[in-house]
Amino acid sequence: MALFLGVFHLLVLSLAVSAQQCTSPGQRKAWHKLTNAEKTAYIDAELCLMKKPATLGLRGAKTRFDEFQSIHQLQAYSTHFVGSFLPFHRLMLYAHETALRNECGYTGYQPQTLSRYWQEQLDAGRFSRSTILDPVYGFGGDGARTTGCISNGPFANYTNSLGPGYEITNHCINRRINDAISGGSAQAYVDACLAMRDFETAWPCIEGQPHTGGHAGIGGQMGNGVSSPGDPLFYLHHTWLDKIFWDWQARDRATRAKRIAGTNIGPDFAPGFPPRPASIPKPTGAAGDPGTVTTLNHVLNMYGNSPNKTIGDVLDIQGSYLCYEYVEP
Ligand SMILES: *[C@@H]1O[C@H](CO)[C@@H](O)[C@H](O)[C@H]1NC(C)=O
Ligand SMILES: *[C@@H]1O[C@H](CO)[C@@H](O)[C@H](O)[C@H]1NC(C)=O
Ligand SMILES: [Cu+2]
Repeated sequence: MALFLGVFHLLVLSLAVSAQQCTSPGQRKAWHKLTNAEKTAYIDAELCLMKKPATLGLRGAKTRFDEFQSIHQLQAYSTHFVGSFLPFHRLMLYAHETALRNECGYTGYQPQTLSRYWQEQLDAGRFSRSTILDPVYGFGGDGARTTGCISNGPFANYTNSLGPGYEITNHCINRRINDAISGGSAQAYVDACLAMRDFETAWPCIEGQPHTGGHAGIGGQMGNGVSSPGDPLFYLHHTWLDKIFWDWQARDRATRAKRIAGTNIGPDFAPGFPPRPASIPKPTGAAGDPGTVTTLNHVLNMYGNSPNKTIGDVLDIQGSYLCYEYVEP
Protein backbone atom coordinates (compact mmCIF):
# COMPACT_ATOMS: atom_id res chain seq x y z
CA MET A 1 0.00 0.00 0.00
CA ALA A 2 2.76 2.38 0.95
CA LEU A 3 4.57 1.54 -2.28
CA PHE A 4 1.40 2.05 -4.28
CA LEU A 5 0.82 5.41 -2.65
CA GLY A 6 4.42 6.35 -3.36
CA VAL A 7 4.05 5.59 -7.06
CA PHE A 8 0.73 7.40 -7.18
CA HIS A 9 2.35 10.41 -5.55
CA LEU A 10 5.15 10.43 -8.10
CA LEU A 11 2.63 10.29 -10.92
CA VAL A 12 0.72 13.29 -9.56
CA LEU A 13 3.99 15.14 -9.07
CA SER A 14 5.14 14.54 -12.63
CA LEU A 15 1.77 15.67 -13.98
CA ALA A 16 2.09 18.84 -11.94
CA VAL A 17 5.58 19.44 -13.35
CA SER A 18 4.52 18.92 -16.95
CA ALA A 19 1.59 21.30 -16.39
CA GLN A 20 4.20 24.00 -15.72
CA GLN A 21 5.68 23.60 -19.19
CA CYS A 22 6.03 26.56 -21.48
CA THR A 23 2.71 27.44 -23.10
CA SER A 24 3.07 31.14 -23.98
CA PRO A 25 6.73 31.79 -24.76
CA GLY A 26 8.19 35.29 -24.53
CA GLN A 27 9.17 36.73 -27.87
CA ARG A 28 12.71 37.73 -28.78
CA LYS A 29 12.62 40.07 -31.75
CA ALA A 30 15.40 41.40 -33.98
CA TRP A 31 16.58 44.90 -33.10
CA HIS A 32 16.12 46.35 -36.60
CA LYS A 33 12.43 45.39 -36.51
CA LEU A 34 11.65 47.31 -33.33
CA THR A 35 9.82 50.61 -33.17
CA ASN A 36 11.77 53.52 -31.72
CA ALA A 37 9.69 53.25 -28.56
CA GLU A 38 10.62 49.57 -28.21
CA LYS A 39 14.30 50.39 -28.72
CA THR A 40 14.15 53.14 -26.11
CA ALA A 41 12.46 50.82 -23.62
CA TYR A 42 15.28 48.29 -23.90
CA ILE A 43 18.02 50.93 -23.63
CA ASP A 44 16.34 52.58 -20.66
CA ALA A 45 16.16 49.25 -18.82
CA GLU A 46 19.89 48.66 -19.42
CA LEU A 47 20.67 52.19 -18.19
CA CYS A 48 18.63 51.39 -15.08
CA LEU A 49 20.74 48.29 -14.41
CA MET A 50 23.85 50.46 -14.81
CA LYS A 51 22.57 52.80 -12.08
CA LYS A 52 21.64 50.12 -9.54
CA PRO A 53 24.34 49.41 -6.98
CA ALA A 54 25.91 45.95 -6.88
CA THR A 55 24.49 43.62 -4.24
CA LEU A 56 26.40 40.35 -4.61
CA GLY A 57 29.89 41.29 -3.43
CA LEU A 58 31.60 40.09 -6.61
CA ARG A 59 35.20 41.13 -7.23
CA GLY A 60 35.33 44.79 -8.37
CA ALA A 61 31.68 45.04 -9.47
CA LYS A 62 30.01 48.37 -8.62
CA THR A 63 26.63 48.06 -10.36
CA ARG A 64 24.09 45.38 -11.20
CA PHE A 65 25.21 45.70 -14.83
CA ASP A 66 28.78 44.93 -13.72
CA GLU A 67 27.63 41.86 -11.80
CA PHE A 68 26.52 40.20 -15.03
CA GLN A 69 29.91 41.04 -16.52
CA SER A 70 31.46 39.34 -13.46
CA ILE A 71 29.80 36.01 -14.30
CA HIS A 72 31.78 36.05 -17.52
CA GLN A 73 35.02 37.56 -16.26
CA LEU A 74 35.37 35.06 -13.42
CA GLN A 75 34.71 32.03 -15.64
CA ALA A 76 36.11 32.99 -19.03
CA TYR A 77 38.42 29.98 -19.33
CA SER A 78 35.82 27.49 -18.13
CA THR A 79 32.97 28.66 -20.38
CA HIS A 80 34.72 29.07 -23.74
CA PHE A 81 36.20 26.30 -25.91
CA VAL A 82 34.18 23.82 -23.81
CA GLY A 83 30.91 21.96 -24.25
CA SER A 84 29.08 24.42 -21.96
CA PHE A 85 29.87 27.46 -24.15
CA LEU A 86 26.40 27.73 -25.71
CA PRO A 87 24.28 26.66 -22.68
CA PHE A 88 26.32 28.89 -20.35
CA HIS A 89 25.77 31.98 -22.46
CA ARG A 90 22.09 31.03 -22.88
CA LEU A 91 21.55 31.05 -19.11
CA MET A 92 23.62 34.21 -18.64
CA LEU A 93 21.44 36.02 -21.22
CA TYR A 94 18.32 34.81 -19.44
CA ALA A 95 19.62 35.96 -16.06
CA HIS A 96 20.38 39.41 -17.51
CA GLU A 97 16.99 39.63 -19.20
CA THR A 98 15.24 38.60 -16.00
CA ALA A 99 17.01 41.41 -14.15
CA LEU A 100 15.91 43.91 -16.81
CA ARG A 101 12.35 42.76 -16.22
CA ASN A 102 12.24 42.24 -12.47
CA GLU A 103 14.61 44.97 -11.30
CA CYS A 104 14.12 47.59 -14.00
CA GLY A 105 10.48 47.17 -15.04
CA TYR A 106 11.28 46.16 -18.61
CA THR A 107 8.31 44.66 -20.41
CA GLY A 108 9.30 45.34 -23.99
CA TYR A 109 5.83 46.77 -24.56
CA GLN A 110 4.10 43.40 -24.29
CA PRO A 111 3.74 41.10 -21.37
CA GLN A 112 6.26 38.29 -21.90
CA THR A 113 8.33 40.11 -24.51
CA LEU A 114 11.96 39.66 -23.69
CA SER A 115 15.46 40.22 -25.01
CA ARG A 116 16.40 41.53 -28.40
CA TYR A 117 18.91 40.21 -30.85
CA TRP A 118 21.11 41.78 -33.49
CA GLN A 119 20.51 40.10 -36.85
CA GLU A 120 24.19 40.53 -37.60
CA GLN A 121 24.33 38.96 -41.02
CA LEU A 122 22.46 42.03 -42.32
CA ASP A 123 25.39 44.20 -41.22
CA ALA A 124 28.28 41.81 -41.94
CA GLY A 125 31.17 43.68 -43.55
CA ARG A 126 29.55 47.02 -42.73
CA PHE A 127 29.17 47.16 -38.96
CA SER A 128 30.15 50.82 -38.88
CA ARG A 129 26.95 51.66 -40.79
CA SER A 130 24.61 49.48 -38.71
CA THR A 131 21.44 51.05 -37.34
CA ILE A 132 22.17 49.32 -34.02
CA LEU A 133 24.93 51.90 -33.48
CA ASP A 134 22.54 54.83 -33.85
CA PRO A 135 23.35 57.50 -31.24
CA VAL A 136 19.69 58.09 -30.37
CA TYR A 137 17.83 54.81 -30.97
CA GLY A 138 20.80 52.52 -30.59
CA PHE A 139 23.98 51.74 -28.68
CA GLY A 140 26.11 54.63 -29.94
CA GLY A 141 28.95 54.38 -32.40
CA ASP A 142 32.65 53.69 -32.73
CA GLY A 143 35.34 54.62 -30.23
CA ALA A 144 36.95 58.04 -30.59
CA ARG A 145 40.25 57.98 -32.51
CA THR A 146 42.23 59.37 -29.57
CA THR A 147 40.74 57.68 -26.51
CA GLY A 148 38.92 54.65 -27.92
CA CYS A 149 35.91 55.65 -25.82
CA ILE A 150 32.48 55.63 -27.44
CA SER A 151 31.66 59.30 -27.72
CA ASN A 152 27.95 59.33 -28.42
CA GLY A 153 24.80 57.45 -27.54
CA PRO A 154 23.22 56.44 -24.25
CA PHE A 155 26.23 54.57 -22.87
CA ALA A 156 28.92 57.16 -23.61
CA ASN A 157 29.30 58.20 -20.00
CA TYR A 158 29.24 54.81 -18.31
CA THR A 159 32.24 54.00 -16.16
CA ASN A 160 33.15 50.33 -16.53
CA SER A 161 34.71 48.98 -13.36
CA LEU A 162 35.70 45.56 -14.70
CA GLY A 163 38.27 44.97 -17.41
CA PRO A 164 40.01 45.14 -19.69
CA GLY A 165 40.35 41.39 -19.27
CA TYR A 166 40.75 40.45 -15.61
CA GLU A 167 41.76 43.95 -14.51
CA ILE A 168 39.72 46.04 -12.09
CA THR A 169 40.06 49.59 -13.41
CA ASN A 170 37.68 52.44 -14.08
CA HIS A 171 37.41 53.11 -17.78
CA CYS A 172 34.96 54.05 -20.53
CA ILE A 173 33.23 51.59 -22.82
CA ASN A 174 35.59 51.45 -25.78
CA ARG A 175 35.17 50.19 -29.35
CA ARG A 176 37.31 49.87 -32.44
CA ILE A 177 35.05 48.84 -35.27
CA ASN A 178 36.60 46.89 -38.13
CA ASP A 179 34.25 46.40 -41.07
CA ALA A 180 36.45 43.79 -42.76
CA ILE A 181 36.54 41.58 -39.66
CA SER A 182 32.78 42.02 -39.22
CA GLY A 183 32.46 39.98 -42.41
CA GLY A 184 32.73 36.97 -40.06
CA SER A 185 29.04 37.45 -39.21
CA ALA A 186 27.94 36.74 -42.79
CA GLN A 187 25.04 34.44 -43.61
CA ALA A 188 27.39 31.94 -45.27
CA TYR A 189 29.05 31.26 -41.89
CA VAL A 190 25.67 30.90 -40.19
CA ASP A 191 24.50 28.47 -42.88
CA ALA A 192 27.67 26.41 -42.55
CA CYS A 193 27.01 25.94 -38.82
CA LEU A 194 23.33 25.15 -39.30
CA ALA A 195 24.36 22.36 -41.68
CA MET A 196 26.53 20.62 -39.07
CA ARG A 197 25.24 17.18 -38.17
CA ASP A 198 26.13 16.91 -34.50
CA PHE A 199 26.82 19.03 -31.46
CA GLU A 200 30.55 18.24 -31.57
CA THR A 201 30.85 20.13 -34.87
CA ALA A 202 28.01 22.68 -34.56
CA TRP A 203 29.28 24.19 -31.28
CA PRO A 204 32.88 24.95 -32.42
CA CYS A 205 31.47 26.22 -35.70
CA ILE A 206 29.22 28.76 -33.93
CA GLU A 207 31.93 29.64 -31.41
CA GLY A 208 34.31 30.17 -34.32
CA GLN A 209 33.20 32.51 -37.04
CA PRO A 210 29.82 34.05 -36.27
CA HIS A 211 30.91 34.47 -32.64
CA THR A 212 34.25 36.06 -33.49
CA GLY A 213 32.82 38.28 -36.23
CA GLY A 214 30.63 40.15 -33.74
CA HIS A 215 33.21 40.43 -30.98
CA ALA A 216 36.23 41.38 -33.08
CA GLY A 217 34.20 43.41 -35.59
CA ILE A 218 33.13 45.75 -32.75
CA GLY A 219 36.53 45.51 -31.00
CA GLY A 220 37.64 47.29 -27.83
CA GLN A 221 35.86 45.85 -24.80
CA MET A 222 33.72 43.60 -27.05
CA GLY A 223 36.90 42.18 -28.55
CA ASN A 224 38.16 41.05 -25.16
CA GLY A 225 37.23 37.42 -24.51
CA VAL A 226 37.14 37.96 -20.76
CA SER A 227 35.47 41.36 -20.19
CA SER A 228 33.27 41.66 -23.32
CA PRO A 229 29.95 41.97 -21.40
CA GLY A 230 31.17 45.44 -20.35
CA ASP A 231 29.68 46.62 -23.67
CA PRO A 232 25.87 46.24 -23.64
CA LEU A 233 26.07 45.17 -27.31
CA PHE A 234 27.38 41.85 -25.94
CA TYR A 235 23.84 40.81 -25.04
CA LEU A 236 22.45 41.55 -28.50
CA HIS A 237 25.33 39.71 -30.15
CA HIS A 238 25.08 36.64 -27.94
CA THR A 239 21.29 36.53 -28.22
CA TRP A 240 21.81 36.25 -31.99
CA LEU A 241 24.23 33.36 -31.39
CA ASP A 242 21.66 31.76 -29.09
CA LYS A 243 19.13 32.02 -31.92
CA ILE A 244 21.57 30.30 -34.28
CA PHE A 245 22.07 27.55 -31.68
CA TRP A 246 18.31 27.16 -31.29
CA ASP A 247 17.72 27.20 -35.07
CA TRP A 248 20.23 24.32 -35.25
CA GLN A 249 18.62 22.47 -32.32
CA ALA A 250 15.11 22.91 -33.72
CA ARG A 251 16.04 21.02 -36.89
CA ASP A 252 16.06 17.85 -34.75
CA ARG A 253 14.66 18.99 -31.45
CA ALA A 254 13.99 15.51 -30.05
CA THR A 255 17.72 14.77 -30.16
CA ARG A 256 19.43 18.14 -30.09
CA ALA A 257 17.54 19.67 -27.16
CA LYS A 258 18.50 16.67 -25.03
CA ARG A 259 22.15 15.99 -25.75
CA ILE A 260 25.45 17.64 -24.80
CA ALA A 261 29.10 16.72 -25.35
CA GLY A 262 32.63 18.13 -25.35
CA THR A 263 35.39 18.70 -22.84
CA ASN A 264 34.81 20.74 -19.69
CA ILE A 265 38.46 21.79 -19.36
CA GLY A 266 39.22 25.09 -21.07
CA PRO A 267 42.63 25.85 -22.58
CA ASP A 268 45.53 27.42 -20.67
CA PHE A 269 45.54 30.33 -23.05
CA ALA A 270 43.48 31.43 -26.03
CA PRO A 271 43.93 34.27 -28.55
CA GLY A 272 41.83 37.30 -27.59
CA PHE A 273 41.70 36.11 -23.97
CA PRO A 274 44.17 37.80 -21.62
CA PRO A 275 46.07 35.27 -19.48
CA ARG A 276 44.34 34.15 -16.31
CA PRO A 277 45.84 35.69 -13.17
CA ALA A 278 46.98 33.35 -10.40
CA SER A 279 44.05 34.47 -8.25
CA ILE A 280 41.69 32.70 -10.67
CA PRO A 281 42.84 29.07 -10.66
CA LYS A 282 42.66 26.82 -13.68
CA PRO A 283 39.44 24.79 -13.44
CA THR A 284 39.92 21.06 -13.18
CA GLY A 285 36.35 20.08 -14.05
CA ALA A 286 32.86 21.33 -13.26
CA ALA A 287 30.27 20.73 -10.56
CA GLY A 288 27.82 18.10 -11.78
CA ASP A 289 30.18 16.46 -14.29
CA PRO A 290 31.73 13.24 -13.04
CA GLY A 291 34.87 13.65 -15.16
CA THR A 292 36.28 15.92 -17.85
CA VAL A 293 33.36 15.53 -20.27
CA THR A 294 30.42 17.97 -20.25
CA THR A 295 27.17 16.30 -19.18
CA LEU A 296 23.52 17.31 -18.74
CA ASN A 297 24.16 17.61 -14.98
CA HIS A 298 26.91 20.22 -15.45
CA VAL A 299 26.14 23.17 -13.15
CA LEU A 300 26.11 26.63 -14.75
CA ASN A 301 27.28 29.04 -12.07
CA MET A 302 25.53 32.43 -12.13
CA TYR A 303 27.25 33.72 -8.98
CA GLY A 304 23.93 34.66 -7.40
CA ASN A 305 22.66 36.69 -10.36
CA SER A 306 20.05 33.99 -10.91
CA PRO A 307 19.64 30.47 -9.62
CA ASN A 308 22.32 28.07 -10.86
CA LYS A 309 20.87 25.67 -13.42
CA THR A 310 22.20 22.59 -15.12
CA ILE A 311 22.82 22.28 -18.84
CA GLY A 312 19.89 19.84 -18.96
CA ASP A 313 17.65 22.62 -17.62
CA VAL A 314 18.43 25.04 -20.46
CA LEU A 315 18.93 22.93 -23.58
CA ASP A 316 15.31 23.47 -24.57
CA ILE A 317 14.25 27.14 -24.75
CA GLN A 318 10.64 26.05 -24.29
CA GLY A 319 11.20 23.62 -21.46
CA SER A 320 10.66 23.50 -17.74
CA TYR A 321 12.80 26.55 -16.92
CA LEU A 322 13.20 28.70 -20.05
CA CYS A 323 10.18 29.83 -22.01
CA TYR A 324 10.89 32.00 -25.03
CA GLU A 325 10.93 31.88 -28.80
CA TYR A 326 12.73 33.73 -31.57
CA VAL A 327 10.62 35.82 -33.90
CA GLU A 328 12.06 35.75 -37.40
CA PRO A 329 13.22 39.10 -38.69
C1 LIG B 1 27.70 62.58 -21.17
O1 LIG B 1 28.40 63.61 -20.54
C2 LIG B 1 28.51 64.78 -21.33
C3 LIG B 1 29.42 65.77 -20.61
O2 LIG B 1 29.04 65.90 -19.26
C4 LIG B 1 27.11 65.34 -21.57
O3 LIG B 1 27.18 66.49 -22.38
C5 LIG B 1 26.26 64.27 -22.25
O4 LIG B 1 24.94 64.70 -22.37
C6 LIG B 1 26.27 62.99 -21.47
N1 LIG B 1 25.60 61.96 -22.26
C7 LIG B 1 24.69 61.13 -21.72
C8 LIG B 1 24.10 60.12 -22.67
O5 LIG B 1 24.36 61.14 -20.56
C1 LIG C 1 26.42 27.72 -7.92
O1 LIG C 1 27.39 26.82 -8.37
C2 LIG C 1 28.69 27.01 -7.84
C3 LIG C 1 29.61 26.03 -8.54
O2 LIG C 1 29.14 24.75 -8.37
C4 LIG C 1 28.67 26.86 -6.33
O3 LIG C 1 29.96 27.09 -5.81
C5 LIG C 1 27.70 27.86 -5.76
O4 LIG C 1 27.59 27.69 -4.37
C6 LIG C 1 26.33 27.69 -6.40
N1 LIG C 1 25.47 28.77 -5.95
C7 LIG C 1 24.26 28.57 -5.48
C8 LIG C 1 23.50 29.77 -5.06
O5 LIG C 1 23.77 27.46 -5.39
CU1 LIG D 1 31.56 34.69 -23.80
